[in-house]
Amino acid sequence: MSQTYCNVCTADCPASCRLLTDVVDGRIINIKGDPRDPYTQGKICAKGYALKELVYSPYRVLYPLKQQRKGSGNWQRISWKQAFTEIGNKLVEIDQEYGSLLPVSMNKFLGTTGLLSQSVEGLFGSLGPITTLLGNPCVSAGTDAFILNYGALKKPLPEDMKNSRLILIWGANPAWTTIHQMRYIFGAQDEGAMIVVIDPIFTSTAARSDIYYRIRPGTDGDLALGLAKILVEEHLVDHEFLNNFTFGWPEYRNYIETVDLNHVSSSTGIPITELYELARLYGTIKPATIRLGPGIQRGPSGGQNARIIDSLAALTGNIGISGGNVHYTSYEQLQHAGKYGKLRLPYGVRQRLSENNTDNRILGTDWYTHLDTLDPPIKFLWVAGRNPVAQDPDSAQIIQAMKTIDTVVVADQTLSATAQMADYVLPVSSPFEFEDVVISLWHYGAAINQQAIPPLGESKSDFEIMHGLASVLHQLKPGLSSFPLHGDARAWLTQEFASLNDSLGITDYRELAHHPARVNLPAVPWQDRQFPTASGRYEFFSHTAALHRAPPLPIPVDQPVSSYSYPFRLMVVRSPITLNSQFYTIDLLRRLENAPLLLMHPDTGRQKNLAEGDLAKVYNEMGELELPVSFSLSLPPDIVITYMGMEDMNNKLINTLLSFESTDLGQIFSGSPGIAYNNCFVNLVKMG
Ligand SMILES: Nc1nc2c(c(=O)[nH]1)N[C@H]1C(S)=C(S)[C@@H](COP(=O)(O)OP(=O)(O)OC[C@H]3O[C@@H](n4cnc5c(=O)[nH]c(N)nc54)[C@H](O)[C@@H]3O)O[C@H]1N2
Ligand SMILES: Nc1nc2c(c(=O)[nH]1)N[C@H]1C(S)=C(S)[C@@H](COP(=O)(O)OP(=O)(O)OC[C@H]3O[C@@H](n4cnc5c(=O)[nH]c(N)nc54)[C@H](O)[C@@H]3O)O[C@H]1N2
Ligand code: SF4
Ligand SMILES: [Mo]
Repeated sequence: MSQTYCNVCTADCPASCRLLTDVVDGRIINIKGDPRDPYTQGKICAKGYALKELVYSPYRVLYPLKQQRKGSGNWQRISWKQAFTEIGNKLVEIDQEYGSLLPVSMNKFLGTTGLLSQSVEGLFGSLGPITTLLGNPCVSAGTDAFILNYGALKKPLPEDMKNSRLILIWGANPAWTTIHQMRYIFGAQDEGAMIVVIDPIFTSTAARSDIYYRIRPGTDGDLALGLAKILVEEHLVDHEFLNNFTFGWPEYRNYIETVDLNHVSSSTGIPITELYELARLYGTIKPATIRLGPGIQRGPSGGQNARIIDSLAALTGNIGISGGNVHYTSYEQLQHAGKYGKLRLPYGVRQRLSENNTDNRILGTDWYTHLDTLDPPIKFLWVAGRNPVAQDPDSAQIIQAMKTIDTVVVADQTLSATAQMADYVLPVSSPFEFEDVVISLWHYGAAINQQAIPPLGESKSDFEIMHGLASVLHQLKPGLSSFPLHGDARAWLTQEFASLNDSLGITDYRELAHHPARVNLPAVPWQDRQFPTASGRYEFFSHTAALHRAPPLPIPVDQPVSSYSYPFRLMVVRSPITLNSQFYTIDLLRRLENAPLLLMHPDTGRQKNLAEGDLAKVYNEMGELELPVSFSLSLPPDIVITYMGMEDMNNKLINTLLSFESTDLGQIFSGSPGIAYNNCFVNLVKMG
């Protein structure tokens, strides 16, 4: 007899699709979208359909493993008892040797969006002063930009895009990365809205747009300043909004006057006539909205560029109105959440410190670049929901960093690139194997993961692992951790939802199996035009920025350019069949896309004597990769792209070619700058 369970995809994807899982005799036979989901309306992506393969993947780790030497591949199966006892003893020994747990650190992000997985932060936060890694790899530069401009990070509900007459999709590729959003974009288009895409690459989203502008990567700030200049010149600004609700407009206007459109055109690669065309569209069609993608903040000027793009909405009064605003990201949905929801704020948010321990030692997103200077050193690292070896810049350096740390524990479902550098790998259950809840960071829908099948092998959820470790620590050294030992997952979730239920219109989180619920937030932010900045207004000029040694006005930071030795920019873009480093091994998906590939313009191929299908060596000072060439007219000749989560022909990680470079902003809200991933230049040569 088949039984159906309610589930939700826990990948770090804005959609957080609700799923229906059919189970026969304890085995999943089918996973499909839940038609009751108001945002997705029952549609899921190819990865969603492949979740069953992910659950039963031969690559899953099902037992605790211990590696003889990091990277040796010499694994030994051990019991949970042995794993917990040995790991617990390491922590006790560190405490004895150093008189504190400062040599202990934890690296966690959104590999799973499940709420209970945030108990990992709970346990490590309970250990007293440790070394905390602040900053996140994803949205920090843009987050700072929003907080400087508006005082808080808010966004409209995604469905509000339907009410827009003009949608600027600026540095995002929703057709691949936020697929359901296309329904609302097409809905607006059907009603006569114009869709504009600004991207260095002619993406699948661009292919469905009305106008596409190809921009040179990282020059979005210049473009937005050029547009601002034309808006002022042509009297297309909203004086009522500027006079009543903004701060620093005179200073910003003076700055805008100095902008040279010839410079804007040569920097962005967009002809002056097209600058006028775009400015006139944005200045005359209302309401106009901008989908500001994280793509624009993966360069050295990412934060300031986001501030300048925001300022276009302020200039034209497109703030606080339906169909207007800027869609970026938000954590508002967690404002009423209990302890664990708060911890779920993107890992590394500064506020966490006051909730946990102010004596923590703080390292930033570049933590692995200066381990040898630390006193006390890092002796212990716990990694969960994170794959830094594959996803952070300079994979070789992270591997080295892992080797210098005495004990590395990775909790994961697979032997990820990072897990391969661990001393202990702890098997984590898939979301179908334990009860949990996810709240979407994009549409704020809350959805339950019912336990559909028993845990595979000896796998456990992160929450159970934390409980197990806390119990052992209690036996080994009572008081070392204050993590509560009582209460099962149900009790913890109930406690968590006590403060969220009202906003969701439920009385118990298990009701989420019966009907969808959403955190109750306004569809349109800033309707009251009350901005929680120092001036109480939208700030073009920010004293807070100056306090953090950033330019008070939104002014772009200089960009590095390609060199004679490395003339091509390598951009690692997202693929529809991978989710960051996940899903890469799933055959069903690999049949859809013939990875790995290096995409380039045919002119680039001709210049480098490369034909379709040839093997190219892609190299720079960081290393080299071998990738089969494929031609595409979708990208300019000075950019080559490859897909995230893929490896080259020798199983080398793509991020090997990236050196660590910071973005300009990120430190104010998340405590550390973001990462300038797209600042990577390479050369190419045909393999012999
Ligand atoms: N299928 C799939 N979906 C995903 C993910 C995935 O890995 N796979 N990852 C999830 C995560 S973690 C995130 S953060 C989101 C990201 O979602 P997106 O923002 O849509 O994805 P990105 O690949 O970061 O970049 C989007 C676009 O920005 C463009 N871009 C790059 N640099 C610049 C620039 O300087 N200026 C401009 N104007 N455009 C630029 C790229 O060409 C790309 O088309 O997607 C989420 N969804
Ligand atoms: N070159 C380049 N690199 C980038 C980017 C880029 O644009 N270009 N984008 C960056 C961005 S936006 C992001 S968000 C990061 C993402 O980087 P990460 O967060 O490191 O990557 P993920 O692949 O999403 O997830 C990490 C791991 O979580 C594991 N996992 C899944 N479920 C669970 C669970 O329940 N418990 C535990 N313990 N583990 C689980 C997965 O198996 C996976 O190995 O990558 C960044 N890296
Ligand atoms: S990866 Fe995203 S779109 Fe695909 S099923 Fe999961 S949440 Fe839905
Ligand atoms: Mo991300």
